[in-house]
Amino acid sequence: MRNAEISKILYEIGAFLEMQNIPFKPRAYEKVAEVMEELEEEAGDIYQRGGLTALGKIPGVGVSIAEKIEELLKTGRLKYYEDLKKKTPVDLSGLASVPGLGPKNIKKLYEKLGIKNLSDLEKAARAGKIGKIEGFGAKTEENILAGIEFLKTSGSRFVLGFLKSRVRELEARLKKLKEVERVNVAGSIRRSKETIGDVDILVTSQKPALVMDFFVSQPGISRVVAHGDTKSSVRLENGLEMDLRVVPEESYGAALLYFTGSKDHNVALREIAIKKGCKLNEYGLFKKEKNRDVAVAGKTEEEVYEKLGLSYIEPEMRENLGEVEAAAKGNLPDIIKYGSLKGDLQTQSDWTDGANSIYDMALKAESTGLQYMAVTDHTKRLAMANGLDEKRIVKQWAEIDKVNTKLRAKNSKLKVLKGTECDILKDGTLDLPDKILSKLDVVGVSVHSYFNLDEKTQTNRVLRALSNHNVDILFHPTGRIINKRGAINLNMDEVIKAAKKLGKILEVDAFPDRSDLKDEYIKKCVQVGVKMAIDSDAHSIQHFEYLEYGISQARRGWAEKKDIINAWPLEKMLGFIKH
Ligand code: DGT
Ligand code: CA
Ligand code: CA
Ligand code: ZN
Repeated sequence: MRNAEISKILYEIGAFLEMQNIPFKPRAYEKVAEVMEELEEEAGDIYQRGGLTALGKIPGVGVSIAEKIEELLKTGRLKYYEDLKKKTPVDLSGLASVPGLGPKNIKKLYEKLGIKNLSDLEKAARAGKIGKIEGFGAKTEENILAGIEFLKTSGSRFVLGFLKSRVRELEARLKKLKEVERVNVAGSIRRSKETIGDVDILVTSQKPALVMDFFVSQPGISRVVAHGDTKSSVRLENGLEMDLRVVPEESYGAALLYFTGSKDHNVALREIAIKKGCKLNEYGLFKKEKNRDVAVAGKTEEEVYEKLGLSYIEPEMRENLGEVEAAAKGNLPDIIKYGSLKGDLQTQSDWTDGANSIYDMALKAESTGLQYMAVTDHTKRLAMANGLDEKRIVKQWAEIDKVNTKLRAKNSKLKVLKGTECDILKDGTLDLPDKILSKLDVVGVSVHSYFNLDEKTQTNRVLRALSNHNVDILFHPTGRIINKRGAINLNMDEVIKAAKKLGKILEVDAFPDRSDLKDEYIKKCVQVGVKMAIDSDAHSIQHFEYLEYGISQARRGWAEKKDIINAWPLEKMLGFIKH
């Protein structure tokens, strides 16, 4: 039996025990399940090597859990687990995957309504039966339906940051073809959305047939969906679809504008064209005269916007969420530019679950163009990540001092800051004492456990953490992982209000499947004046490149340089967080 399966069973045991209100034990199982998930060596190999004793050395595993793992490894079954399952025969992992639905509520739903799986749950919620159960209410029912919807749609879209390099490679290959003049990736990729449905590419060419032949015969294609003169579509082995269109040179700008979208943005532009007695489509902007249309603009996007009486709108803002009106009035924000970050305030090193040393991370940060980098390793509650306790973090400071000395000796401009990604415990207290936190340059805090608390409890937990005067930044505030896990139940309006009042920073975690804060929350922060930090959350030197997606995210949230503290010089940034 593989670690992943063992981990799943241990999680379920924890949840079954929680249903029965048994104290402490559920958390013990949950912890071991987390450890098993991350373990590099297979438990089977550990057992082969050193038997029960070796299993007992896995962090968090005591005699009783070791014996259970042994039984699973030997027989593929576990009587203790099967007995628990008999008492509450539900599809636990299915039901628990609904954001916000915890074991106790799963048990209640089973007992009151006989709900055993996701389809039972959806039926009951749609029929309004859940809201009537004591302790649930209409709001919970709504959350459950939204959670089910999330599960249905997640996984069908691709996380942009994880395939952008692939798209760029293709773009470069097309550019190299002598038959190709211009190339642009349009659609949701050009708008830098966090996830994308497909890839839309535009080119100009005098010999379209040759370009199409090249496009449909690339490596890694599982199916050619269409192969025409002006449009071809292919499906890659990973399921991603790509469309290539050849468009005329004279209408390239209009085509780029059209195929960049969003559809809603296009609709808003077309309405403006109509009001001006014009017509806008993918071929250009035309003035309607007696019996013919006269081309007014089309070669570039800039020209089309100008003729519509609008200032140029950056692709990341084209969602018809107020940008068209702002462009008409000439008061679009000056959104933060790519490459403008001076520091990174969340990185992990090999002191915990990062892959590289602090020194190597620092060198890479410098070559990325940064001037400062905070080392923010996890804290002790995250045992599987070898989180730092009070003793080890103090040792780490000595190491950081050494690294800074070494960097100065080679005339490096990079400064390494002492930081933490301190766990927010269940009650909102922190995993490190104030006497440690008060000595750090950058204190980030984050939720890595109890994702399913109800909104009030979860919000109060986070607010309590933020109210600690040593805390600077709330890392990946909503905890979502795209296609894997929904956001925790947070009242974001309250969190933003508290951040404003207390002068705390909310993070835009740039790790592609986090992208957390998302754009709508960034926009709210900008509106009320809450400052943000765009961090890579790098766990290796390769991850600094993710900062780009954090900037995209901030641009889609209309953030300017003044809103992003790590776009500022070091002294100004530190002065702000330690006011
Ligand atoms: P995606 O692929 O789901 O991530 O999102 P998009 O925005 O890339 O959408 P897609 O690939 O269906 O179409 C690319 C662009 O083409 C879209 O952003 C706007 C434009 N477009 C597509 N269909 C329509 C339409 O029916 N009306 C208008 N006005 N524009 C459209
Ligand atoms: Ca698309
Ligand atoms: Ca498309
Ligand atoms: Zn974290």
